[in-house]
This record gives sequence, structure tokens and C-alpha cells, in this order.
Amino acid sequence: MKKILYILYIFILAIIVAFRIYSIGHEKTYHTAHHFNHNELKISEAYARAASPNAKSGAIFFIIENGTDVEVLLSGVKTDVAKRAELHVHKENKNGVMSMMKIEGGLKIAPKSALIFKRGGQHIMLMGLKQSLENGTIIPIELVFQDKSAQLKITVDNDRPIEHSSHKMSH
Ligand SMILES: [Cu+2]
Repeated sequence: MKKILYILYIFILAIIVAFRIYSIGHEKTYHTAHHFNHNELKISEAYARAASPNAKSGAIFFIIENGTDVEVLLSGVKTDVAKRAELHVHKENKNGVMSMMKIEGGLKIAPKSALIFKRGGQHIMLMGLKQSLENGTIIPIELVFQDKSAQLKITVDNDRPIEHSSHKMSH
């Protein structure tokens, strides 16, 4: 009888250990897949560009990840390098012509998710540039959220190729 209890005890212990190992493996997969810093907003792959050295407007692109558990509203952008900075999106009208328009009311970023600002998609538009956007120039911008703001320094990279749609979040 004692022997049976002993075997049962070992058996239960083995199940607990096996489950623990499984959980650890599972957790790891989750973290790698999401690549979030917990409770943070993260900006990556940021760059600015202009169509030509004399252009009066330019644009900024990046990926913004919301690692927090709450929805975040990106309500606007401030910068000293242009008269105006707006959140823009490219949209196709009913005649099939692509044009840009201002995103009214800001952009919501769901918890544990990301928004990609890219060429031909959402971008930050710089209108009325006060300086030319030469490669390597660093532009200070401020992203404005509901209750906080983030100061960023964005490098101009006019030679950056257009992002592929298969862009992966991990880097
Ligand atoms: Cu635009």
C-alpha cells in the first residue's frame, strides 16, 4: 500500500514539473512574438523624408507599439521645423485617385498592439518646412497623447526604400 502511494506521489510530482516546463516555454513564445516592453509606448524604425531638397513639405514614418494594457490616443504632433504637423492618411477616392487627408480626432492604438506609419499609408505630414530636409538632419518632434507627450529626434533618410507590406514587427 505504501509503495502505491509513493508511486502516485512521484507521478503527481512529474505532472507538476512537466506542466511548469510547458508554461515556461509558452511564456517565452508569447514574449518573443510581441516584443513589447511592458507598460510602455515604443517608437521604432523612425525616419523623415522630403521629395526634394527644396520641398515645402515632408513626412515622418515610424512604428508605434502600445505595450500597455489600455488604449492610447495619439492626438497630434508638434514641431518647430514646419509651420504645421498633422496626422495624415492616404486614401483612394471614388475615381481611383490617391490623395492625402488629415486624420481628425487622432489615432487610437489598442492595448498590446502597434500602428505602422509608412509611405502610402498613415504618416506625419510636415507642412511649410522651415528648413530643407537633408540626409542626416535631426528633427525634433513631440507626439501628443491624451495625458502625456513624447519628445523624439527623427533622422532624415531620403534614400530609405519603401517598406514592404510583409514587414515584421520583431527586429
Ligand atoms: Cu500627408
